[in-house]
Amino acid sequence: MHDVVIRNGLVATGSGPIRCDVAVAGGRIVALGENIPDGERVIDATGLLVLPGGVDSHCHIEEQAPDGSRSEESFITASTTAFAGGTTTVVSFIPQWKGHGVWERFVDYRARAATGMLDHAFHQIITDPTEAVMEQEVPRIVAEGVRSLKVFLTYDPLHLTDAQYIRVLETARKLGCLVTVHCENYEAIQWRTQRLLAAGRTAPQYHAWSRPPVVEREATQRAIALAELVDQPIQVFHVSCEEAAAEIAAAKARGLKVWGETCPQYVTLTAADMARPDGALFMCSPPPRGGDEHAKIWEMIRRGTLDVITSDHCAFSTAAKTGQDFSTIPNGIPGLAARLPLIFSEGVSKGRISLEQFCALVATNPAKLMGLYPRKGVIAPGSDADIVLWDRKKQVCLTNTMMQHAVDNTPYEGMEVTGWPVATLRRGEVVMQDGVVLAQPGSGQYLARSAYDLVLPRGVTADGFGA
Ligand code: DUC
Ligand code: ZN
Ligand code: ZN
Repeated sequence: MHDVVIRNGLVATGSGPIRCDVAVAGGRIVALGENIPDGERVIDATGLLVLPGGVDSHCHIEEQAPDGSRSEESFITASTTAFAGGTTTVVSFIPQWKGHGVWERFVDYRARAATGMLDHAFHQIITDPTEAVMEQEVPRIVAEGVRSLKVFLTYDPLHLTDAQYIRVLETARKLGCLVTVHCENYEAIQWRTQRLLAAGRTAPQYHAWSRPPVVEREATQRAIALAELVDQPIQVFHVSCEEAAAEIAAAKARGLKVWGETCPQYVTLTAADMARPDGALFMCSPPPRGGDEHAKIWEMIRRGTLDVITSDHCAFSTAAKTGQDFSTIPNGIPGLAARLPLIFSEGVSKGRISLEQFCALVATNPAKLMGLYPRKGVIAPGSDADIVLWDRKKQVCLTNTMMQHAVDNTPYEGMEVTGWPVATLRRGEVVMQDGVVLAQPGSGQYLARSAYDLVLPRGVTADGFGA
């Protein structure tokens, strides 16, 4: 007897939508077909789409700082907001504090994440790539299933020099990890920020002026060039503008293993939002650009230059974002719950992308790039039964309350969307029904990742000399 049978829905399988039943047993999908016998629970999905649960491979959750403070979204509240929006798996970030190693942080973060309800994997942020960290500690966490290293080319005190970035690329190549990169030029932003502040331009809107597209394009080009030098696959995070995406397109055309990520904020928000009285609530990095950039990003998505759409969820309360000049306001916006509705509405409902492209962008491709596929990201026999029942016609005006996250704001307040999750199943268990989150704290699983082919180096180095 199956545990769950979902009937009468239109199922988004990897090979197109099919009207069929989905049978679940032991937390996995065991069959897709017609007239599957009843299970213990039968869910009628008449009129609904049956979609893979969202995989959000870029979420900042419960990150600890050396002073003991931590980001406001806990693993429990992150699980609630994720399930409310149809996401079932996240990849979040373990910080490295300068002067410290990574092993202790891994152990601590693993325990924190285990309190939540989401299935989860980790990126390890590298801010201090000493020999001891890269030779002894990073191999230990890789053996425990961490398969991506995240680096920042800007931000105090996180950014790496080119030499340090190359060191991280070299280690990742040796160990079989993906390197994910925040691409903005640190020195250029410092210079422009100092000039803006000296001119009295301190309001949130000048955040965008401090880091125009050229700053992102330059760092993207450099990140790719150095990855090519070392022969190491990379993913460029949160691409906000066509100029940076064009660097990725050129790299792909040369056959490099370079993938691009964008986020809902870069197709829905604009730099003008930061000029509002509550402009700080729209501040993230890279910043939202001019409104004409949205169509260009959609084009880069359609062409396959940008492979995944994540939230870069990084929630701060209004109080934490208020009363400072733009250079000290924390960067980041919440988006875990809003990601799928915004991209479905702006993408599928408005005819910019197909349903298949939507599933690929928000679930299948992130799972593939993170080495989680086919366990995650697809509705197919053998995969985890992470499923969203989706009402493609439902019109919703987004409010902060609906987001069910830890903070008192969403930059998407008041936006109208067409398409909404009515139920979320994680490993076959209904964890959200009509906006009510039902999962038990501590029920999320850690996803230890093993070596995967996608991040194997190409074996192409200058002069054939590889480190
Ligand atoms: N930018 C980042 O790089 N990380 C967190 C949030 C943000 O806006
Ligand atoms: Zn970033
Ligand atoms: Zn981020």
